[in-house]
Amino acid sequence: MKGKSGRSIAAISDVRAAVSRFCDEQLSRRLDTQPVAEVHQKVSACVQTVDPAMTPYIFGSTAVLGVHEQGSDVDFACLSPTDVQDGKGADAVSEVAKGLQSDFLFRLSEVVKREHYLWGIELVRRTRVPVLRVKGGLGVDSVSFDVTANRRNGVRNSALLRAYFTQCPEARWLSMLVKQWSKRTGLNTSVDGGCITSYGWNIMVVYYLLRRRLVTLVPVESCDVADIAPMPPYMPLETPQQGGQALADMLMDFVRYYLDEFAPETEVMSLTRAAGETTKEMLSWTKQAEDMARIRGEKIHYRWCIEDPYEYDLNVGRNVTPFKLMLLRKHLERAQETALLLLA
Ligand code: UPU
Ligand code: MG
Repeated sequence: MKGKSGRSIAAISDVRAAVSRFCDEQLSRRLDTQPVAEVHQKVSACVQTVDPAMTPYIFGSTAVLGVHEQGSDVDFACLSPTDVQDGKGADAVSEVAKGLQSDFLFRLSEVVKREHYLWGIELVRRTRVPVLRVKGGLGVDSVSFDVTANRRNGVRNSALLRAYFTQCPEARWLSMLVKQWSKRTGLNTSVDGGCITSYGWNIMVVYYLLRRRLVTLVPVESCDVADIAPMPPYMPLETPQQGGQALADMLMDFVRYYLDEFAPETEVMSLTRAAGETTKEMLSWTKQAEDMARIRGEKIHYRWCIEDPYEYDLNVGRNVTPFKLMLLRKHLERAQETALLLLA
């Protein structure tokens, strides 16, 4: 079949069959969050030794999707009682604050080393967010996790995405399909040369859902850490309705939206204002700003703009260079023929 622009488009019956195979395959795996609860306990014990006032909160994919996909890492933010009480507060960005966060993570790394001497540990201080990266255990019992300190934004943005994904039964499936595709195409930063994080892809999914009015706007201020549980409840996934028809339609429409409707020259994917209302102009994400802006020496691009809902003036799509944008378009065109490679 040919689309408006003359490109080949996969037949929707094939897409539905492939989508339904994908879902069955996911559902045949373990998706409950018990393994995460076990890591949470181990990390809590170590945190307790370093500072009994600090509580490790789980965020990232476990919180966003409400399931644990085997092999995906777990994210922890260790928060103080003040961080939690002031659960809508902005995260500190000063070098002093980052230094204090690193100190805590260093002390935590010493305890983790002592308690779990086989786990691999790396403290990454020089990034925008200091993080302790841990690879623990071997084989089926292996766990990898990232720990940050005194940062609420990850907890809040995960709760925000979760609040969207629970509004529409197909949303979590779409997120999982898009994540898998972004990794296979090399567009996901978890792959060498990738340019958009899974977090960025999730914002893109939500922005698409908002644009299509499949979900309603969740005010970003409504996410308050004081109301969020340290361990997010498990939300079992269900087989999509009508043999995956609605999901198949949504998947193809997602690709069409980003290929033919979204206007990267002017528009910003944003969850802060009503969908479609945020422009590059408004945020001063212009060519001139691009020529000036650097984060730790790295150039910031404003070619594919995804506004972070909680960070000030941060483009989650900043690593999309003009060349990567061209690749993104090529992969989207190919996704239209192959239903995100499900038919490739
Ligand atoms: O908020 C962000 N902004 C980003 O640019 C990237 C990630 N995140 C949050 O971390 C978001 O909530 C996402 O679901 C979660 C997990 O991302 P992941 O698995 O890449 O792990 C991150 C790790 C390596 O980049 O450092 C997080 O554990 C941590 N990180 C943050 O907590 C990184 C950037 C950041 N916040 O802003
Ligand atoms: Mg992580």
